[in-house]
Amino acid sequence: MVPKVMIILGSASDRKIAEKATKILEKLQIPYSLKVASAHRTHDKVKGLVVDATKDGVEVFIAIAGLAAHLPGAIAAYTHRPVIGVPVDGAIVGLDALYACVQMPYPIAVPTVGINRGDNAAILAGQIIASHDDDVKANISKLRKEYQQKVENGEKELLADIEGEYIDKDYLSDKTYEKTEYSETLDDTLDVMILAGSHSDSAIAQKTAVLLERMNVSYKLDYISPVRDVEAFEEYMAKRANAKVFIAISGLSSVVAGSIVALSEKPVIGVPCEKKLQGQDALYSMVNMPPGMPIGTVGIDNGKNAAIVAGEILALTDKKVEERLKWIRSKSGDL
Ligand code: C2R
Repeated sequence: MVPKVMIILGSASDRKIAEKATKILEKLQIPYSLKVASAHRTHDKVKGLVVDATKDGVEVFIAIAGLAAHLPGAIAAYTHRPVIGVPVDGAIVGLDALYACVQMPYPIAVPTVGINRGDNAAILAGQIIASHDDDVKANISKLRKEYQQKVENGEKELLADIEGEYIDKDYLSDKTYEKTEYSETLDDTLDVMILAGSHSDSAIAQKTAVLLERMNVSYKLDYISPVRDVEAFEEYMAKRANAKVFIAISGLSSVVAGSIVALSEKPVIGVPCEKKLQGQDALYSMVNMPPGMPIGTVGIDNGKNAAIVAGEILALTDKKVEERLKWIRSKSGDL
């Protein structure tokens, strides 16, 4: 049987990060293959593996590398399948590898997870596969409950440890807080939901939308902020629950991206926008999500690459999108 995921490490020294990914893929019961190959040291091996695996039907690649992490981009150059980048902290706290993964030029995209976050890469791969595999979808939901339980257990342990004269350990502790149920889920078969936090993100959002049009992907674009429209956002997300992929476009603190992940188990692609600090604030607040809650982040202002990633995900089950995606890639960024 052809594995669904191929993990490629730039070096066996990245093993600890790869093990975070393999642990999750085992839990999700997703068949995978594990290779060590370097775009610098063994270029032909990378090329051969990726070309063969793509032909065989491997669906998602996870590329793990530190330092000048060119491996994920090199893999993405040889395949139109999603390539998730995992930057490894080898020097300067992994920032070198983070930028090398995330700042890919259009139309070659590497949705990137946080530094050393092999676990989030595997979850994102699982979410992508779950869009057409109900068993994996069920396992993703199960895994999410484990992360929720971890929070509850953590609180119990913390309270058991802390002593104080003024602490009220029982306050609101008999209550359980559940997700609000909204009855009205729109049953349109939407491929991609683009959500931008503000109309000031519209230039990037429009570029994303135009490229989705070019791939014949159905999408909806809306502007809604989870902090300014706090009541409306949750209800809005419930209505759009059927979308296959979410694209979050946001500058500053990027709460919109994190809120989508909190409310949906679908793959979320994040586009950090430059508003302040050259977009670094938005980039870090998207890519550095905690374990269990990935945002596949693309380069600053690179809405077009978010559309490419969405196209790669949809192309797994849609031949027409696959053809359009390959055509766009063949134009080498001219469009
Ligand atoms: P060694 O420990 O083998 O010297 O590797 C590896 O991923 C590792 O994190 C040190 C670091 O170099 C990275 N590496 C790359 C590439 N090949 C190896 N970034 C590549 O092709 O991008």
